[in-house]
Amino acid sequence: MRQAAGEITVTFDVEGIYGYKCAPHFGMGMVGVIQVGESTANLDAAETAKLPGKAKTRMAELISQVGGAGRAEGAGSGSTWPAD
Ligand SMILES: [Cu+2]
Repeated sequence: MRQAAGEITVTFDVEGIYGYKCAPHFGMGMVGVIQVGESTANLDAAETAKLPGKAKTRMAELISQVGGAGRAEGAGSGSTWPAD
């Protein structure tokens, strides 16, 4: 799946949170997150995934955005989310 340029197609059959990375710029924090459906069942695993420095920081920011709403809803209260 490594290409210098171009398009790829990926089909997700299972709901959850998926991380992806740009292989050559992973260490510089070039990562992204795709949330499939509403499930946040694998949120803890996504948060604790081992990543290098800047990628870890960036991934934490992204995961807090995609997973936060569902998690806050599930918890019912005690959201640490800033209001929009
Ligand atoms: Cu890159």
